[in-house]
Amino acid sequence: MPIEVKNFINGEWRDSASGESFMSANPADQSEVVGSVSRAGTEDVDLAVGAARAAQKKWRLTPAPKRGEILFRAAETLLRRKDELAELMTREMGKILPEAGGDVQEAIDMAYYMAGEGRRLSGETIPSELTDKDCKSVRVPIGVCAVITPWNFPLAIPAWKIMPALVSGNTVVFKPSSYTPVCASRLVGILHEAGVPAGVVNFVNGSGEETGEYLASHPGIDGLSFTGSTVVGQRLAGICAAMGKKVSCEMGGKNAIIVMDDADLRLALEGALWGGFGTTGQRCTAASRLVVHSSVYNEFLGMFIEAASKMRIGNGLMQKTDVGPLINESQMKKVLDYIEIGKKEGAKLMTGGRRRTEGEHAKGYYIEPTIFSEVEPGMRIAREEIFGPVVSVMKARDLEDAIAIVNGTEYGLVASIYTQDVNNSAIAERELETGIVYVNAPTIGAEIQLPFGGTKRSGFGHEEAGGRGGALDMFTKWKVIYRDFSGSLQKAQIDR
Ligand code: UN1
Repeated sequence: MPIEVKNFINGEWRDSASGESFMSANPADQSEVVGSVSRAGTEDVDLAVGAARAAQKKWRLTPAPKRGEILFRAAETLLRRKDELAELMTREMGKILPEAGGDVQEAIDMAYYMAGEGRRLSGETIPSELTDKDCKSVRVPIGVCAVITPWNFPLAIPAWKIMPALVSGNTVVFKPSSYTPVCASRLVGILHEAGVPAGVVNFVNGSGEETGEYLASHPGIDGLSFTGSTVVGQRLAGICAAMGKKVSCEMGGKNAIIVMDDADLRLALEGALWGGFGTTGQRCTAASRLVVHSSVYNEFLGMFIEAASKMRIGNGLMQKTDVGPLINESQMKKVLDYIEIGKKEGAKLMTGGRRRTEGEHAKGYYIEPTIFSEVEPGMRIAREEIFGPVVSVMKARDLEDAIAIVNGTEYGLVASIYTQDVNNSAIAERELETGIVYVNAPTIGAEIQLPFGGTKRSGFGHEEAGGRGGALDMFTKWKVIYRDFSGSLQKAQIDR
């Protein structure tokens, strides 16, 4: 039986006004309907925003440590239910069980971290130019925040956004991807049980084009935190900018791993496999480009092809599976189209490239781990985000050449270098034009206690982390207070 998912408005699970619903299916087995979901229309979104506005008045005055304690209780529940949530996630979006566990763990980590931030939401006091005058800055919430999230990290990404929004005193209207509503509803339920008051977190389901866009452009919304494609992010950011709303967008990536001639190739191989094909390449942080020093190019390419062709494709619930299905048919078609584009552009298909439809595979959207060699930086498969298990391998003469290739796209989320040379590492850290750089580790695996975000068309604003440039900067504004207690007209402002 499908799990019934309703919208959650003002502390109650409610059917949508229209009574319409949609289905969420298992990408490993399309015959399994995981959720039957109430589709929110404009009326439901209006109610959700209204509830969030009303609840904001009280929530912002709830002491931040108390807000944090509620998140702590949510963290405890997430931890207790980790296995069950991971299994549900694998059924709803296909990633293999250990990766789903990692996703839940990011949500747990984020909840604990932000629980602590409730006791650290500090501002600054600073000496005044004048006698008998105080100056201080305090963090205040933005107000009502829209949170729009993708399907590839069904719990982690919502947690990156909702936890800091709440601890900062904002109320939230949350619209998850229409491919992962069941996982999202679990998070909402856990927050509610942990003691988040009615109206503080509201939950609406529907497509990005309709529900998402209506929500982002709603006059009752003060800020938007979005993760998804660059096209949609830029569009929503434009709408929000015109309305004076604060926005943070995490968008696409065309991340690369550099393998230098002095690299430990064993480590680099593991990084390339995990970075390229982990989550079936459906991460904004996926390593879809591999830039290899010419003197180890042939050797490394051979190792990479051999290992990739041995990866086991299948249902993510099976212990032996390395690579799960793609999320849906359109995503699968897009990836297959890119494979054709790569062939036409003259890149060499070395392994994979096919949809698997034999036996169990017929039920889902499976594409083999695919490697192209002889890729030139100008080709579309080297520049555009594919979001699937396809890696483009390029050759570099030296470090400078490798860095120029990596920096030569419109994206700038993550880059990685495998090298044993401390100078190569230092140069790469400084010169790579990405928000995140890894040394001797793949492009995936960012931790929640540091800011997460990209440069160029990968996004603006940062997620995760607390006080130092991370999510709290998105979800709070500074309020500056000057208090003059001299009791006299201090002219020093004008004549000092
Ligand atoms: C994403 O793909 O949208 O660093 C986020 C990582 C994960 C987050 C990925 N912690 O790969």
